[in-house]
Amino acid sequence: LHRIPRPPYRVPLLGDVIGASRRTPMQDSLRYARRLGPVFRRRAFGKEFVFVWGAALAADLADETRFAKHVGLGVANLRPVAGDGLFTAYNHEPNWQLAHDVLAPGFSREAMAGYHVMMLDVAARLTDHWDRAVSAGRAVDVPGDMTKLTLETIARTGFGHDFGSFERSRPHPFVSAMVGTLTYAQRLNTVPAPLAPWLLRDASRRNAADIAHLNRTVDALVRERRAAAGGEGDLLDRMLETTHPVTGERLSAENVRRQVITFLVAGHETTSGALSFALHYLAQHPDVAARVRDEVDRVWGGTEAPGYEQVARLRYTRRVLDEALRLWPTAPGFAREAREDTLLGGTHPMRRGAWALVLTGMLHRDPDVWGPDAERFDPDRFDAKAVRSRAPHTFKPFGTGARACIGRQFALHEATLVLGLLLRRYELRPEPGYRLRVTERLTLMPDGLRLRLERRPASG
Ligand code: MNH
Repeated sequence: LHRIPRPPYRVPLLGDVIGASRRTPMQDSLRYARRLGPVFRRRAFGKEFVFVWGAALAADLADETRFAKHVGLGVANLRPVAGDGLFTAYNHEPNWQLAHDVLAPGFSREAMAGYHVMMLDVAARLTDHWDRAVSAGRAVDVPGDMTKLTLETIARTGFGHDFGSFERSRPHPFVSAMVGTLTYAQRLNTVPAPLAPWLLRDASRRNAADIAHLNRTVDALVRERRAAAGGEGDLLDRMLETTHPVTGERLSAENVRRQVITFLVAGHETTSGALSFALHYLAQHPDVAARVRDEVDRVWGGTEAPGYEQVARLRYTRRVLDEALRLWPTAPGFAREAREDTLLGGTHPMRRGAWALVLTGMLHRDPDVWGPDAERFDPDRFDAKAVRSRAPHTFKPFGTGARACIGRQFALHEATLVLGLLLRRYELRPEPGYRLRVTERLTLMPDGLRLRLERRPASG
């Protein structure tokens, strides 16, 4: 450990807090990363954290025979909210495998094709909302509206539920409670654990109220479904009815509650960020936006509603999304622990259970992989030839291995579809002088991003 670089100044008890910001821990770590190199450590409140971003080391951590997901830091802080739900379960908890096996078919090709029509429906509510903004000459609130869109999409496709987000001027209380718990989970990392009950007394009370609100919302949704004796075979039906193909087990009522919260949160928060960053870059790069429009016009032609198959054919649009997720992976890191005593990268000894945080945002900017212009937005980095020539495990917005994102295809399909629909319909104009600011609440989101829109002539 002592050979791993760390910041030079240390405050007794507190650790490396000089120059550190509580509100932007990820962007802060990027600054440390540039100074300290591909593996570094930071100390906080008597605990040492190891960060990794060099491509070779990150690839080594992807070796599933020696490493596994570590439930730590922000993820561990969400245990009171999501318990042994899929995202926050420890590797050894039996409910992980059970829920994974029961829910994986909910993300198969056939299942996705079924969600497609509902995704179109929700997207039409967004374009109605944006059409009204155009008529009124109003700018649109991109992160706010993307959050409405993605929440309604996961609620509808997963749970047959309608939060009515587009009919509200303020965020749905479920969203406010969720943002509250995410922000609180991030803040818990910025105070010494034993002092948290005192230092965050008011915040922790609010957090308890937020969790209670999430539980109530979800319990009502499940009650409704049980009363209706089943839906259309969505995620909730699977959670309630499916028995494990081998063991015959079912998810308990308590675990279903955890899974519903997990999917409602994980299923929309990061996708809305990804769409928001992509729209920011499209507004800033009219040449890229023009190429997306050409592709959409060519592939979708005059069809009012594109079919399921027509979404994956938007290759360039998908690259725009990949490139936005490269620069701002909206889940900015993931933690890996050693399964046995091992050497990381052949040099750094790790004991069984020791862990390191992969800083995805910096891995995605490693100049050895992405070149000296790594900070520049350029979707052509993801054309087939460029992808083939890059080392494996250098692009990891969805994590890695058995615990990687189960919703990856869902998110990419939804986001590509929506970008296609929006660019076909609108010209995007940035607000003069807007410079990208990124807020963090475990996940990343552009702050205060507003766009002015114009309807394109003769668009679908
Ligand atoms: Mn998602 C796990 C990123 C969309 C549901 N997701 C992960 C992980 C990352 C991630 C990274 C791994 C975290 C870790 O190793 O600790 N997820 C994303 C991003 C998007 C995303 C960047 C959108 C863009 N995720 C979605 C969607 C859903 C979803 C959409 C559901 C519909 N994700 C999950 C679940 C897990 C997960 C559930 C936990 C999987 C597991 O551990 O088995």
